[in-house]
Amino acid sequence: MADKHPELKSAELADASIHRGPGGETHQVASDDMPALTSRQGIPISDNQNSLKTGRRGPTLMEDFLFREKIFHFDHERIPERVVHARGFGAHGFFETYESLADITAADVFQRAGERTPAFVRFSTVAGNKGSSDLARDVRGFAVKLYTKEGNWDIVGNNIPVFFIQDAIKFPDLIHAAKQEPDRGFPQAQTAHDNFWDFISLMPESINMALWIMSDRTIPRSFRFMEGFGVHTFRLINADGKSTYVKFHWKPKLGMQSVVWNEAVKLNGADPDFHRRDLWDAIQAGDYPEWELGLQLFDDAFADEFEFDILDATKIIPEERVPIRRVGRLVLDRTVDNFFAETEQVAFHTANIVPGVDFTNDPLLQGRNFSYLDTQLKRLGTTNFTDLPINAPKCPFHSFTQDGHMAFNNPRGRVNYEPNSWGTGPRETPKGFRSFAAEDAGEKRRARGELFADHYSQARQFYVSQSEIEQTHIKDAFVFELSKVETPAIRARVVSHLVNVDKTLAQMVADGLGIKLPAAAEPAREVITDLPPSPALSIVNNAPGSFKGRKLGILVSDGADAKLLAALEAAAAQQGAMVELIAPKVGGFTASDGKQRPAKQKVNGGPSVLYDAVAVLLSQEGTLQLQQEATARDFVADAFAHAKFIATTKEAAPLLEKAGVEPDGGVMSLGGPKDAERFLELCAQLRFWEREPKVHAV
Ligand code: HDD
Repeated sequence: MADKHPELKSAELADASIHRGPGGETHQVASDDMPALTSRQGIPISDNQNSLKTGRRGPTLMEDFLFREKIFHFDHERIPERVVHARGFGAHGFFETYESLADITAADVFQRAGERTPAFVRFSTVAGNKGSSDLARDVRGFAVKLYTKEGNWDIVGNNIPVFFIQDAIKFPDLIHAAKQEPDRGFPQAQTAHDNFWDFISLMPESINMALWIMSDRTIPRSFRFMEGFGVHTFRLINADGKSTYVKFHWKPKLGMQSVVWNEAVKLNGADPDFHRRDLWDAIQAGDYPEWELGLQLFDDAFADEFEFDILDATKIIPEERVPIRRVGRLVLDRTVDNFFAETEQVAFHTANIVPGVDFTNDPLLQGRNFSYLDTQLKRLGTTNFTDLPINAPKCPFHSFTQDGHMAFNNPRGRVNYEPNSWGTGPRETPKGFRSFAAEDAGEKRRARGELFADHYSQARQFYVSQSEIEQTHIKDAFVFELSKVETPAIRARVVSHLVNVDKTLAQMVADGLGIKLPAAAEPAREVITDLPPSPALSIVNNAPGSFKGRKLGILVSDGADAKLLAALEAAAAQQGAMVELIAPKVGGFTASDGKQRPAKQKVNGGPSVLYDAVAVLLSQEGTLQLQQEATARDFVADAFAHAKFIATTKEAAPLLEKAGVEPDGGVMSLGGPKDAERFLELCAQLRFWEREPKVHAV
């Protein structure tokens, strides 16, 4: 067995004895408590600095098997990135069942109240490559693997409950159009280009999703503050074989929250790993993110009376029509040990379901059930990827599959088929998976259900369910994206669909683009229904009213008021929020009590986009110095432009003035430590939205 690499026990540098080689190179030689470096064959290595040569200055020898092994392995380190959802971040945790659901499903995971099932979750962006930025405007993947006692169950979902297309046969077209254009290889991780909007405008079934992706849902504040959805209608089957339709929802305990677009643009530069770091930091700090699993359960009678087809993945069932029953919680409490082994090699598959769960005929789901297994083979290179620790079930498993590349989990003995006479098993079991005996018959056709053709009613419902602030964001996002589209006819075609969604929205987008309002696109189905708003669809109207899990950034300098600082830190801790200090030098600053404190960020590396609210605690000298520093002026100017709450001291006020900040209800002057709690209470509103219309004139 290969030893794990020794872990550094503290932030202290490892104290290995250092020797200099003849060329001046550094040799760190193993001591008694440190293992020797070896090749992959276990051969101890004496020199990891020099390749084998003829003479000191001669050519490198082919004979150097240690060099060859090292470079050979390095050359093959990368595996193909996922064709979609390439950029992701995973964490371990558990799912806890609240109550037995035995009346609805035989799924083992739902049988016993309080039972915990190990889980692994991978969040992702869809379109960007592995090295793209976290704050791309994009759908987020929300893939959950539950290692149940009756096998692995994957809910491979997104943070948006609807999808672009209704039939999986369109998936390659959708993804080709969304990803970088094939001739030029850009833009990546962006939908703001001609090919994407060309496709959308020619596929009216995607218009509902277009409204969702232009909303703030596609620029989440972090993975911790977003919802997840299984999207399709699935079935739950109980022990008597009775089927109940189900839609899966993940509801974040911290509430939903998004950033604003200008902030996302800047975050991509300031910290392209903003979402990864956020999840990593929260889990490392013991602030474990949590989601509740919600089920929308319904029967055939509802499916028949519902005005849309429950097999159509471009439609939701509003929570107000079928309430969500919360049946358990998902807690992420452990970061990965090795990114490649876990986050990169994890393989999710919609067809990984367990007894008690089943599919429906949703044509998108049916196609996905082919795609995932197929893509894993390409990406992980062998059918045996299921034996990797991250993918293997945690319950006993016995199958007669065998051999293949990298078969390292090999059964013993003579029996590799069944039935057999050897009496050792494994054998079929009456508890095994059984498909629900749905009756399906019909002509063989390339067609879809008639109700699939209403492309606009739910898009309108989504729009009218938003707060005014969010409606403005949707309009702004359309204008931004279509302004990047170079072909005027494509811009107009998109707007022609918006006319069917909401005339005012279409008019505002047309105005924003500086074009005339086009005629409405011809709907595939004449009837467009005015559905009642679904209040659950707004993020802003459902704000949690809490600063818990958020981050306060405090700009400090030498002489910063120590009492005020302590009061802000205490008030933030009381709310369950984190604090980061930003100073002119990362080594630290001396507060007014004469004590030296380290900073987390130097001012040009800690812009205010990294924080949910900011406080400026500068001494008079600090203010004089930072008034001259562009990044300090940006710190407050951006916080102001992004509608954040800002606390300031009298001494720091000139910096705000120089940055063009005009004090309003979201800017609080701290008179003394007693004001800290009041400021944090203000922060619980998350943003001072009233300011937004005043800072955006275009
Ligand atoms: Fe997919 C990955 C979610 C439609 C084909 N998909 C992938 C991942 C998520 C989703 C979260 C990343 C899993 C991970 O973290 O490893 N996909 C969705 C949702 C969809 C959807 C919610 C619609 C409701 N996908 C979809 C269709 C197809 C695919 C219609 C093909 C017919 N998806 C794939 C894939 C990927 C994938 C090519 C790429 C990497 C992987 O599977 O493992 O098979």
